[in-house]
Amino acid sequence: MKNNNSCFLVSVLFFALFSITLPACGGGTGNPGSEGLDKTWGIITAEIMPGVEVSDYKNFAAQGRSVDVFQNHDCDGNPESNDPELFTEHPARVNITLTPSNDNIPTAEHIIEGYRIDYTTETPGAPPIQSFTSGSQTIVLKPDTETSFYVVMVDISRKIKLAEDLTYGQYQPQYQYPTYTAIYTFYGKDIHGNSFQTVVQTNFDVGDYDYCSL
Ligand SMILES: [Ca+2]
Ligand SMILES: [Ca+2]
Repeated sequence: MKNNNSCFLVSVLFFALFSITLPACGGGTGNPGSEGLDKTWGIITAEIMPGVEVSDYKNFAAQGRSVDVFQNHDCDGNPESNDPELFTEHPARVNITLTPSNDNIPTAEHIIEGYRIDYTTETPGAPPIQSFTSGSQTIVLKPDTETSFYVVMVDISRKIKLAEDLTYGQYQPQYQYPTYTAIYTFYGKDIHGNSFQTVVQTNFDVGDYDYCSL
C-alpha cells in the first residue's frame, strides 16, 4: 500500500469560449480567420484539483489524486468492531473564471448545465474506465468572477469495477498504481442562449491506498 497525501493543482488549461451555433455567420467555427471570431465573448480559465477539502468530503483533503479502489472492511483487524475504510466517490474541485474579451458583445452570465468525463490511461495494460456524464448540476458563471464547485472524479461504481478488473486478471497493468487522466468537458449556454463548452483535465492514480486513518 502507499499513501499519497499531496493535494495539488495538476493542470491549468484555458480555452477560448466559442459558439457552437453561429446562425448569422455562415457556419464559422471560431477558428482564427473565420467569421466566428466575432461571436467570441470571452475567455474561460479553468483549473481542477482532485481530492480537495470540502464540507461533505472533508476526509478527501488527504487523498489528493490517489484514488483508493480497494476498501478495507476491517481496519483494526478485530471483526467485532465495525471500522470500514472510508470509501465514497472521489471528488475534485473546479475553479472557473469567465473573462470578457470582446467589447462589441455585451457581457453575460454563463450557465454550466452539465459535464462529461472521459478517462484515458498511459499505463500499458491498465483497465479502461467508462465515461461519466452528469447533467444535474447548474452552475452560474458571472463575468470577472471565479466560481468554484465540486465534481465527481471517480464514482463508486467505477471504483468497484476497477477493483474487479485489477483483481481478476483480465487486465494486468505495467504498474501497481496505474495513472489515468480525467478529461472534463463542461457545457452550457449564456443568458442569450448561445452554447459553449470548455475542457479541463487532471491526472490521478488508482490502487490500494490505506485510508483507514481518515
Ligand atoms: Ca484501501
Ligand atoms: Ca474491526
